[in-house]
Amino acid sequence: MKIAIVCYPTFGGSGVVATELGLALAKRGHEIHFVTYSQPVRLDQLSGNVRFHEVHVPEYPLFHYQPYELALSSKLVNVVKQFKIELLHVHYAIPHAYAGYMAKKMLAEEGYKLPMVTTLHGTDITLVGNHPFYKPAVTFSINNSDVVTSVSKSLKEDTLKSFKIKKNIEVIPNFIDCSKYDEKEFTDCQREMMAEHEEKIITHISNFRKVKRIDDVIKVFYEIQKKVDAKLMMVGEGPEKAMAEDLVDELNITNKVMFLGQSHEIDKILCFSDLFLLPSEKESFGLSALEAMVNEVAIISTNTGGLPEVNIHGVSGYLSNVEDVQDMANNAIRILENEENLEKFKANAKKVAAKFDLENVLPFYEEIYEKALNAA
Ligand code: GMT
Repeated sequence: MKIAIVCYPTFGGSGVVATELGLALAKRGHEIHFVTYSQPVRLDQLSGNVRFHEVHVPEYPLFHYQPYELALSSKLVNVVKQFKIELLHVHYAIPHAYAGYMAKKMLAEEGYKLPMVTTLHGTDITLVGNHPFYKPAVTFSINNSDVVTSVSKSLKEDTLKSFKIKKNIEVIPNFIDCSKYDEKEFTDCQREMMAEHEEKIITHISNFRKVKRIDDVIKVFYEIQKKVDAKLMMVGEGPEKAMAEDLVDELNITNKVMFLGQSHEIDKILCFSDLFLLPSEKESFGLSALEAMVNEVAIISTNTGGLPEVNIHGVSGYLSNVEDVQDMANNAIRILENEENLEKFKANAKKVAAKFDLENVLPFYEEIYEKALNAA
């Protein structure tokens, strides 16, 4: 199948899922065309059947806001015609589903059929998409997609609660390619460079937005380090980073917290991590937690959104209410205090992650592509 994938090219989960999905589909013989404003960060293997088409938005002084969706929909029309694309898969509703719908309509005028699959990822529904300024457009573009998928049961429920949806929403969970981790021997797992032998390594990875409750990451760690020798690795960049650095200084734990910035080598950091903290206010799935789990890292998270579908309470880690810093800290200490307990949680985390193996999830996407082709 010739498939165009529209996504955000950034480190965010939706872009990562879209890119990994495209690469996996390409390995199965499909021809994949990524259409977005820059090369997706995880897209490192352009080849004959993986192409990238950059959307350019020319600056024009009259426009206070440059019209990205106009440029994207025009680019889609051109790519679809040039490469005889059979199906469009857009990740994140805003503005991708909207631009995709316009492309579909423009192409229909010229006799082309372009079935569109829209995958909802989280904040496009629970946060930004819910804003009254966007809601009518988001509702319209979901209802006018040929097939709609969401990355968790929880996100499906949130979508049905918040929007007037006439379409069936199929749940296809996010995935991880477990084979990469079976094959990989982390000979370069440089734990000793990061912490002393007896210190536990705790990690947080995100885009440091408000929704991630970065202050709670620091506060939970502050409680943990009172009882267990530990270091905290803060991975990522975003608006809450400066606040986090200030809080670390204020709590006088500067020598125990490392801010590593944005990293292309997440697995190298996770390979020496013991525990992953994800105290988010909202989280439709928690791909970063799944990436930690496949690396045998135990999870301390909130019980919001889709997190209970990924982090199994008492098995791969523990779940707490949003804001309950003390409960998260107690749970973390419970895991870390006892070496045997820690090893059990780490091994369990990997076992739970295996349920989300690419091999199990990919066929669902191929199935819905067939469905979309028949529906259009
Ligand atoms: O987590 C973020 O803020 C990034 C965001 C995105 O859209 O890139 O992530 C969302 O999609 C991911 C992939 O499906 C999910 O794993 C994240 O849970 C979800 N984020 C939120 O719901 C806050």
